[in-house]
Parts: sequence; structure tokens; C-alpha cells
Amino acid sequence: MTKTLIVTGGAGFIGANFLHLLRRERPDWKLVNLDALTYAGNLENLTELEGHPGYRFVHGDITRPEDIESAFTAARELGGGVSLVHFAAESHVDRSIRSGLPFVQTNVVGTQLLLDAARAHGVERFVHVSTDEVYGSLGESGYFTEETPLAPNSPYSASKAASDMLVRAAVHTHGFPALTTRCSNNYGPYQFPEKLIPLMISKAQDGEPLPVYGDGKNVRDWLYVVDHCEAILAVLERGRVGEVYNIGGHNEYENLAIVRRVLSELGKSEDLIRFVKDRPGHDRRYAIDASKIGRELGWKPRHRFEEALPLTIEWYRTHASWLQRVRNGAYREYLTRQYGG
Ligand code: NAD
Ligand code: TDX
Repeated sequence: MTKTLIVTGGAGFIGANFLHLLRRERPDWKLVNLDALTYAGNLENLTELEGHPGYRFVHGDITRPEDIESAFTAARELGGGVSLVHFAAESHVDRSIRSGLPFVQTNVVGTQLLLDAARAHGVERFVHVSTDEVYGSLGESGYFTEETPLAPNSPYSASKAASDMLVRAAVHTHGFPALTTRCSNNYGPYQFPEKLIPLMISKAQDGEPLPVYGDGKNVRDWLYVVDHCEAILAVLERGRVGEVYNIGGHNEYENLAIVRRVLSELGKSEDLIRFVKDRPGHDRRYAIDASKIGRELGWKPRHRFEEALPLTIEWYRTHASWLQRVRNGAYREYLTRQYGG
């Protein structure tokens, strides 16, 4: 099995958790992290990896072919056959509603450039990290399977669906060794506090109002980020090339139930809840059928929501300075130090 891995977007939420998992579980692997450090990228997510001889950070953008080349050069210097796990993306639905173009640039154009470079360099395996949102919205019942037709509803999910199609085309046309994962909503350490759970934790801690979109009855299928990372590792090592694997935990909750739980864990009053204008085109319900990855790769989530949500809240409480530095912008100091702007 490959010992050198290029990870794109490793300074973001899931990518950072994945790099930490690999350091623990595959300590002999060499790791290259290619990340543009957009607002969502935070090198403070990776301080434990800094200076490690088998780890290289490449500050680069997947929409720039020369930056992708730099990552392959770093991988070559580390030696061994190369595989790639592709997390880098614009990932926030609300931002995509305000402005779709960066989503097309990174998620669509960036993914194609990465596929071209990875093919030219003969990567052994390429895991494309996608999302359940490409399937659109469910009614009261049913689950997304890998055969559910794609019906994305936001500029974010449309750009992810487009990237999935480009990966599919690379497999079909060029016999490129790619695999695609589609996971439900993640929560856990290092998540940027624009997403529901860390936003609500952060606001509740500060006694600020908690904005709940619409009637609060939209349903998401929540998975602890470490479970997602373990699933990606299983797909990387043992998945069948060309296949799509859904990942999820059968853990559906209405948004309002999540917000109430956060408040109750923190001992705060529900008076902080504010119902606000709905997200335009807001998907009603996501729920994943993850039986294929269970059957084929033996993966199943190890963390129960009832335990992992309190663990997550505790992580944000004990990492108050991480949260504060994200909220006040101090986590961007690295860029100023390095590049003077
Ligand atoms: P994130 O927004 O926290 O992190 C994205 C990372 O990508 C950041 O470090 C950012 O700097 C980097 N990046 C963005 N544009 C780049 C570019 N042009 N070149 C290089 N790097 C760039 O995202 P996340 O929540 O960690 O999601 C990671 C992946 O998982 C995404 O592809 C997302 O679609 C997918 N996903 C996320 C969830 C979830 O609940 N968060 C669920 C399913 C799938
Ligand atoms: O302030 C809020 N109030 C609110 O009610 C925010 C930020 C969200 N919400 C609702 C909207 C959604 O129904 O909470 C739910 C979750 O919202 P997000 O955290 O923005 O996640 P979602 O839109 O479901 O998308 C996420 O899951 C799939 C990630 O951001 C994607 O990257 C991933 O692909």
C-alpha cells in the first residue's frame, strides 16, 4: 500500500482531523498537505504536525497548476508511490447563495486540474470527498443510496455534483483510479464556527441569540468527524476503484433539537433561540443509507451522538482560545507574518 499521501484542504475541518488520524493510525506514511488557506483554512488546526519529518505543508491553490505541481514535487522528495485524498473545497451553503463563482472555481475547475495532474503523475489512488447534498432533498421518509439520482439544490451542492461527474468521467474515459465518498453532516473539533453546531456552541457560550432558519424542522444526519475520517481511510485502502460510497450514521435530528441540546449541555436558556428568515432553497431533509460501505469495507461509526456531541462541546470549551482567535481573525496572523499582507 502507498506510503505517501497528498491531502488537499488539510488545514480545514475534516482534512485536519484526517491528518491527525493518519499520524496516529499510519505513523509511517508521508503526508503532503496542499491548502490555499482561505478563510476556512487554519494552520492552528495542525500545530502538532509542524516540524514532523514526514509532513510537508504546501501553501497553494488547486486552481493553479503550478501549485499542484509543487505538491507533487514535495511528495516525490518524500519518496514512495503517491495517492491523493481531495478535501479542498468551498464548503458553506450560505456563502454559495451569496456568491457562487468561488465554488465553481475551486470545486469544479480545481477538481479538474487536480485530476489532470494526478493522472499525469500516475497516482495510485485518488479519493474524492463529496457530500450527500448532491442528492438534493428528501421528504419525510426514505434514504439516499449510491443509486439516487443527483439533484443538487444550492450553488454549493451543484458545484460538488459537477466535481463528482468530472471524477466519474476520468474513471470512465481514462481508467483513472478514483473513488468517491458522499458523507452526511459532520461535527467535531476544528469545525469553522459558521456551521450549525460550532456556531450555536460559540453563540450560546457568549449568551448571544441563536439564529434558527425557518421553522427549525429541517433534518440533518449527523456524523462525528472521526467516524467520517475512518471511513475515508477504509475507502482509500480497500475501496473498489470507480465506486461511490455513502457515509452516514443513521443519526437524524431536526435543527431545533440540536440547538436545544447544545443549550441544555451548556446550561443556557432556550430564550436565546431566535427563528430567522429561512435559507433560500433550504433542503428539508438528508438521510444516508450507508449499507454499502458497511457490507463491502466493514465500516461502521464508532461514536454515538449522545456521547460525541458533549465531547465536541467540551472540546470547544477547552479550546476557547482557538475559537476566539477564529472569531476575532487572529488565526490569519500566519499569512501576515509569511507574506506581509
Ligand atoms: P472546510 O471549509 O472546513 O475546509 C476547506 C479547506 O479547503 C480549507 O482548509 C481551505 O483553505 C481549503 N481550500 C479551499 N479552497 C482551496 C483551493 N482553491 N485550493 C486549496 N485549498 C483550498 O471544509 P470541510 O468541512 O472540512 O469539508 C471538507 C470536504 O468535505 C469538502 O470537500 C466538503 O464538500 C466535504 N464534506 C463536508 C461535510 C461537512 O459536514 N463539513 C460533509 C460532507 C462532505
Ligand atoms: O445559523 C444557522 N442556522 C440554521 O438554522 C446555520 C449556519 C444553519 N442552520 C441550519 C441550516 C441547515 O438546515 O442548520 C442546518 C445545517 O446547516 P450547515 O451547518 O450550514 O450545514 P449544511 O447546509 O447542512 O451543509 C453541511 O453539510 C454537508 C456542510 O456545510 C457541507 O459542507 C456538507 O457538504
